[in-house]
Amino acid sequence: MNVRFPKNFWWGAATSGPQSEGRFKKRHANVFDYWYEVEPEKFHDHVGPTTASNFYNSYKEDIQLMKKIGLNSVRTSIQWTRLMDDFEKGTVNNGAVTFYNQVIDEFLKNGIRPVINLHHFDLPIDLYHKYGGWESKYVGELFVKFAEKCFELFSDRVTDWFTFNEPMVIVEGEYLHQFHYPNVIDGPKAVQVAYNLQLASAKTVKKFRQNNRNPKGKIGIILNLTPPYPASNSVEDLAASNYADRWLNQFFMKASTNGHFPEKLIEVFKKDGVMFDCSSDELTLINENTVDYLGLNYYHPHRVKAPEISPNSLTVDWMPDKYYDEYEMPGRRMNVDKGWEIYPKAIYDIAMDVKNNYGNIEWFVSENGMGVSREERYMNPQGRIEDDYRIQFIQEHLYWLHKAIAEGANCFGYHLWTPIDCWSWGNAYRNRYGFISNNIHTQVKTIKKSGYWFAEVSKTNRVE
Ligand code: BGP
Repeated sequence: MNVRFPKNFWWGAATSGPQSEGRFKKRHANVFDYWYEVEPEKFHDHVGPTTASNFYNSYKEDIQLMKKIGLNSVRTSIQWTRLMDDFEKGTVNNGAVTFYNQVIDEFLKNGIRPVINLHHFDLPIDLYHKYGGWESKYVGELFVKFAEKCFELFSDRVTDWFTFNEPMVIVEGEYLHQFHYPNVIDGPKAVQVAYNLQLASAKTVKKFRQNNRNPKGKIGIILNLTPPYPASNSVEDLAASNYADRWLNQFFMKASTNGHFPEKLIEVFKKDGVMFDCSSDELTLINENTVDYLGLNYYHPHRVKAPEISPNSLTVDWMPDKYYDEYEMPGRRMNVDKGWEIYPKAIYDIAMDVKNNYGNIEWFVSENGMGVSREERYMNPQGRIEDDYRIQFIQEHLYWLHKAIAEGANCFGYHLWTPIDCWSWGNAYRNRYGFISNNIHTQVKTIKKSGYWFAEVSKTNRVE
């Protein structure tokens, strides 16, 4: 392979405030901070987000490392629980404002475009306890208040904004599959929460258009796409796959880009008596406030088959994923350490889907990556991790991405998850994804082989 990417392509990496900063001097707790306080045994190795990768204290050194590996753009998030002093009054914490100002300036000084996301799974716990979190539309209003502060304070220098990271993961984690606090299983609530998140996102887009101080400013949403591939061409498997696509991908994709929810999915919600509560004013607001561009996270495909038990004969409580089952395709290529399938061609399929079905809106790969545990195994005597497997993983995905761009996909960048090994919700520090390793005991950070390789890719705009 020897391919060249378009001019000004974003070569970068993504992290989030709660996974990199650590809790230092944070005024409020988010749902993960709280969950760790009350049930530390629920966390891998009983390790919570207390220190993360210490970005709060070491952002200057970390940004030097990011520069060294050629990143021209980095996504992180501003933490709602750090920036705000009082969520309802809309007052800010001055120390946090200084911190985020310094971080943004440090990125800019080093030629790195700061890409700012406003919500990365970090709902303030007080807003869950008082109002039920995302179950409440009022919490969405408070989120807009926080976003407004961010635009007011930082949009003179930040041009790239995103409302939410992976809202579908919030829905699944909090209300379906129990990997986020409040750890509830409730299908109808999950549907309402999904709607409330989309509404909060559209309101934030509207506020941005009123308050942004930068003529170059744009706003989008970051969605995780898991393209479904049916187990066979049978009518039943195809129906299951289409349904999975509507629920998992199209719900936020369509509403954010076209301003409508997928009609056939709405028909199912109505038929099943689980239609979300919405007003016609809200639907108009969603319709009128679609995004400028998208970030799309892609890790793995979704192999789908018709459900073993017919959805209509299910006697258990209603769940939005009762219309399809997971399918373990024989011979699929697995990443043993994380358990996710590796299927680089899906990035091409996503690009073509965006081109053909979403008006070829501008987008970038906002996360892609390979989680590997016990990476010390691959450390050479000089202390550098020789992660050839990660280089191969990125090369293969970039091959398909390049092919899609050559065929007209409107993709302007590629971000790896993540610049520096960081803390993760589900596995603490077990799976390492970064270009830069981090010894969590000493916080010594060392560039991996992939980091040096990526510096060359970024410099030449070429992948060999
Ligand atoms: C994405 C999240 C990230 C990150 C990543 C890796 O879904 O946006 O926050 O954590 O997944 O997954 P994990 O950390 O669970 O291995």
